[in-house]
Amino acid sequence: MLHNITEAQWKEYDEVGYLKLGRMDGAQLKAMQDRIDAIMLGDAPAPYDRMLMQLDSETGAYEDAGQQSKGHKGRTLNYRKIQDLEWDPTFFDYLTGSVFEDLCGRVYGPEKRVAVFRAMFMNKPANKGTFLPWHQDRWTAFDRDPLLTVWTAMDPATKENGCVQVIPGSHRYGLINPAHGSGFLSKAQSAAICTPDRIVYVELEPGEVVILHNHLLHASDVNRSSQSRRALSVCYMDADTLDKGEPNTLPVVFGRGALTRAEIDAAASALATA
Ligand SMILES: O=C(O)CCC(=O)C(=O)O
Repeated sequence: MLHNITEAQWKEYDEVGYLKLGRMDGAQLKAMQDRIDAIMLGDAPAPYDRMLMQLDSETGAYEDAGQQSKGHKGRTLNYRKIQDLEWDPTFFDYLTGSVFEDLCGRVYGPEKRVAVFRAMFMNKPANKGTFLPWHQDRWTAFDRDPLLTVWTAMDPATKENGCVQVIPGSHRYGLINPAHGSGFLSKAQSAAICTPDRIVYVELEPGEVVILHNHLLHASDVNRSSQSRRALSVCYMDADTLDKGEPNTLPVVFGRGALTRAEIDAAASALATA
């Protein structure tokens, strides 16, 4: 079971920028695994017109991954990314759990309204996968940076199948490439900063959860095994964040005006296509 973080754990998180939280409920994990496979295979109605879906690359190179756009891209488990999962009841139930509300209260303040910037399935299909270069999770369109990402392993995540790699403490380096629209490092910056002696491979059991500070340098490799590496990454942000100077339209999940499960159910059935 997932438990609220102790003061000692918060201290550790402040120092290194990531923290393993424990394991989610097994039945809920199974529901999420089944649901994401059904979404990929088109086996169940889903709000596809609202979901950003991207196929995996054929080469392992980031530039070769498929187009990122809304809509189903074929009956295959070879998706790299599926976003907008906060609109799916199975994932909504998980990401609105009280443990995550507590975390957001600690990071953004107990009275803050919190939105989901993105709730995305990140996949490294068996013997495939796409290298994800070193980056910090921030976007120049926003007037303040999101600070908290919750990453949940839906399969074993290992060095072999492309688990997340981090540079402990790097969330305290400041923004390394502030002009980059989404926080990616150049090859030269990665070679200089993300040296093998500094890299920690965040290996996890299925259902294990790690929280990542959004400024923590992280990356992930291709999958060199026959075990898929499915995962859910949820980025929570201050709901008052301005997007290109305008109020954002992202779904609020905690605090005043938060979406309810009934609203999610209604949206999901209104938009579901087979
Ligand atoms: O799942 C991965 O390989 C990386 C995920 C990531 O960059 C993120 O969750 O922000």
